[in-house]
Amino acid sequence: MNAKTIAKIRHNVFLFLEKWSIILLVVAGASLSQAQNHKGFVQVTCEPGVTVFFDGKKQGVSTLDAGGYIIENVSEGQHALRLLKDGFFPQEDTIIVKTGKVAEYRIQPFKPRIEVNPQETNVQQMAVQTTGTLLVQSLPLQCDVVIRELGIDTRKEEDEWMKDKIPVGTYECLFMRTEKTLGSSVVINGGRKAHLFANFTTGQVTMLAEEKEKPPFEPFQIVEIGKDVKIELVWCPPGTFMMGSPDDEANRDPDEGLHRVTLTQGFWMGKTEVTQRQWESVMEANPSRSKDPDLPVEMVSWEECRTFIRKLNKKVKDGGFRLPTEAEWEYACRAGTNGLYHGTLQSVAWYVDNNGGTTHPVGQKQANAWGLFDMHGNVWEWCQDWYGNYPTNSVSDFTGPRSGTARVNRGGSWRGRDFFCRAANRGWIDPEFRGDLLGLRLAKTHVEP
Ligand SMILES: [Ca+2]
Ligand SMILES: [Ca+2]
Repeated sequence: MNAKTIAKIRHNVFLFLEKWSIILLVVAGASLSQAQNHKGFVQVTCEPGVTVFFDGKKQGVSTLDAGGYIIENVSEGQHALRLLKDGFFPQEDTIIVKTGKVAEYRIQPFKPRIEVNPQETNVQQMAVQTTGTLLVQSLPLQCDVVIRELGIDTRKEEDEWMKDKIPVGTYECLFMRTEKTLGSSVVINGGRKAHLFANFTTGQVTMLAEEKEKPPFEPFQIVEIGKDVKIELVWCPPGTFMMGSPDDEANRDPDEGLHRVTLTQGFWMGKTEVTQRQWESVMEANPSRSKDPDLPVEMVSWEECRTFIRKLNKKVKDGGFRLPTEAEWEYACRAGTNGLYHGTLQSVAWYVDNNGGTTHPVGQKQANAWGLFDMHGNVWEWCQDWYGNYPTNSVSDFTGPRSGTARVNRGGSWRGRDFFCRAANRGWIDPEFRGDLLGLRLAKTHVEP
């Protein structure tokens, strides 16, 4: 084929495409004009200063006059809303619009986004604790405390006043004695105790200190499962996080749609992948391809993992072991971070660029902020959930679709490229499948002591 023929073919292809795009435009135009007869409105009711995105397009900023933001000429059907406010987590939801009707959307209170520094474990812990404590002292001693938003109206004759489990946020507080009332706004930070002093002689309310709350139990647990065999677990506190990846994350897949997930219950997570020593002590066999007691077990199907867990729970005193849900897995992996990985991949993971041709003993790379090892790389980890589409709105304690054909696995493996190891990446496969890239990590339900 000579250059002239190629040029001719190119020209013909171009003409063909051009012709078809004109036809497509005509078709699109027709459906657009039809749709114009089916319009409604959306009223977003919110405070001023909220940036409103509608079906991915920026609309504007809410104002006091509008009581929020109004979107006109909206076609009938389901639409996506995204609301942004500086310093707070975004809100996302869907809304159904009907012809000639105003669809009202009332937003939830925005949740503050506490900036996290990956180097500081304490800050990470704080970012995911959803409640704090308020301690009030006064001069003279004894005052009433009123926080309307929380339904608190205490008239107690005690020298000091304390309330724990207050949701993170800013509250208008009143401190009252018969002779005077003092008002002050108080910020409650997660996992912190704010210590306030209401001085009725000067009329000032001051913060004396903000201390870290003492956790109700140690965030580590060791369970003996056999002679010299133990499973170490770390505590993952209840909290809220953005699951999935933003649209601009490199090499993301379309099944990673960003949505807000709240885990209302804290849970325990295996500090490492299940080792061959642990597997063998329960199952009396080791199916792994690379063999060593400290290597993660592999060549185990999802069904076999369930058998392992059933036997393990019979063996230990209080049981409660299970596979993590997919949401728990990603929440634990991120440990308060929201990037591709919880640290630099080289320092936290065995993957294709550093594997040396095999799996590696668990727990050799750097742990994340909550003390979990090898969440990225080494072996993929089975999760409890069926694989399916993510919800598009905010969810609590999501456990995946009711049925399916494949089970989720997470974290990438020793043979995986960097982007397979991303915190948001989802793998899925037949629950009967076995492979030398795929093992498991245990979760454990918390039992109040
Ligand atoms: Ca892993
Ligand atoms: Ca994927």
